[in-house]
Amino acid sequence: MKKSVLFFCFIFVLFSASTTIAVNPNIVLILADDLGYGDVSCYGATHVKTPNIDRLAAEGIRFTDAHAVAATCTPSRFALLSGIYPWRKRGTGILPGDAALIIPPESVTLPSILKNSGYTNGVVGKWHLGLGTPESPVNWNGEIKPGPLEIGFDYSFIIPATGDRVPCVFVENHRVANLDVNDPITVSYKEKVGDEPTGKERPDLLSLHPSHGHDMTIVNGISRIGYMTGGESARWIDENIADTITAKACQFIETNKDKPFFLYFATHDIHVPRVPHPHFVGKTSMGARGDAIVEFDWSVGEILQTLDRLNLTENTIVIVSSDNGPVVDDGYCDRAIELLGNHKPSGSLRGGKGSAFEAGTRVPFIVRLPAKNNAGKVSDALIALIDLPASFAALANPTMNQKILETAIPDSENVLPALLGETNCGRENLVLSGASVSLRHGTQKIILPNQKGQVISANTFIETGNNPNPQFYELKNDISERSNIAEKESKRWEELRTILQKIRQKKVIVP
Ligand code: NG6
Ligand code: CA
Repeated sequence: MKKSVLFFCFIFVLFSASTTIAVNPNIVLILADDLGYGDVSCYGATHVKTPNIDRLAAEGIRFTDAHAVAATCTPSRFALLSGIYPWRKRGTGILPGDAALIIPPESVTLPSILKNSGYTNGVVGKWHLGLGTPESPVNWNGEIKPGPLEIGFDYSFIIPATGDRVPCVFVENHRVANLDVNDPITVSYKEKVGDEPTGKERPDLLSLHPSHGHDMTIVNGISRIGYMTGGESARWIDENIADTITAKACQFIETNKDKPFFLYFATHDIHVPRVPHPHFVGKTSMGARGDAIVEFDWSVGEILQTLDRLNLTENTIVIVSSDNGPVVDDGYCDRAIELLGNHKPSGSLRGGKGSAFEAGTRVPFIVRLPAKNNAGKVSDALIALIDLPASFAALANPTMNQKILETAIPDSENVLPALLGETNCGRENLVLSGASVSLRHGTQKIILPNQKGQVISANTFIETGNNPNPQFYELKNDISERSNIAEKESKRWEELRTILQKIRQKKVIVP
């Protein structure tokens, strides 16, 4: 960062109203799935109304340059909970539903840091970080561990992987919820198990047809990725997922209202298969994808109302964000493309889910803590979900040993002053992984050359950002990454690449 900018940040911190906050405010992190930068009204959407998310922005800070560090789910969520860039560890790509847990038990994590500071932690919703170990794969009919409870959560009610991957059941703490022991579950990602027909064999049985993949076991009229058999009584009904997990999330708040709590509420919306409850069907002109956004906004509203009702609003930090950028066709024929109209899921950004361009990782990010008087602020600080472990450590346990933190969560930076509205300065550097690796340095961005090919994803039709040549964009005057200045600014490009290399080569212990 330039000296003048640093100086400005310093002055800003000194003179900003630093309202004191009660010790250990509650924390609710609501993480949508695949919600794009342009998908909610307070970020410019006009074809869908999101009054609850907009309320949060009106009462808090809306960040315009906040990122997930990866453009897909598993690596993004791995970074959020572990404070480690996903590319430092093998096996952090999109996981199948029978994968082992990729965050080792007992490691320092976002929830374990808060637990050590006296918080009670709950996770409700999409997990997608694996369960069990490679040596002892999950038995879905027995005790399912290690999982969330072994890395710092006290309560969990999870979708094990994704809505479009088997097993299509909820896991509550160590057990599949509502499982009938006489109808055991078997899961395989290699071969068909049991004798239930697959989507490929019996497309006539489907209520929602795949456009790519997703043609294996049929659950609730929808064929999925992977095979499962059994567990009939435990299988979810897609239309009710939002209701079920929102109720569990609100219940967790209610149960823990008298102590500091951290709730990580990871919705299935707006990931595929998009099957909103009939109550939301037709709420937008955009079909299932638009209606799923309205359903997500409803879930946010239920959480806000619960906090209001329990008088917890004033002393609770609420964050709404997304795990990666948007995608329109992600493998099912739900008419999302046909009905999109003028809606721009990425806003004015280029790319989308999976992409190295900004829309892959730049996501909506709103923080509200009423006690801090930040109503209606907008911040362009560069921050990322990976910064939450270090920032919440600073919030909940400011005397925690910094050396331990630097070793355990090496890529997480304390951006608490930005989250609390005391400064508009965030990080100096941020490494992003989409189809290629990028570095953000202030408003400058480079994308490393990538020989892998595919300029447009064959499945999602999203621009990947792959390019055999160096790319360099100055986002300050080129937010849509249209003007590649790498050749003209080759010296600066090299400097930025050196910064990126240093970060990548940093010696880090990865558990
Ligand atoms: C892709 C799936 C997509 C989605 C994604 C993971 C196909 C053709 N595409 O492989 O539907 O499940 O993985 O999404 O199978 S994420 O948000 O969890 O990263
Ligand atoms: Ca996702």
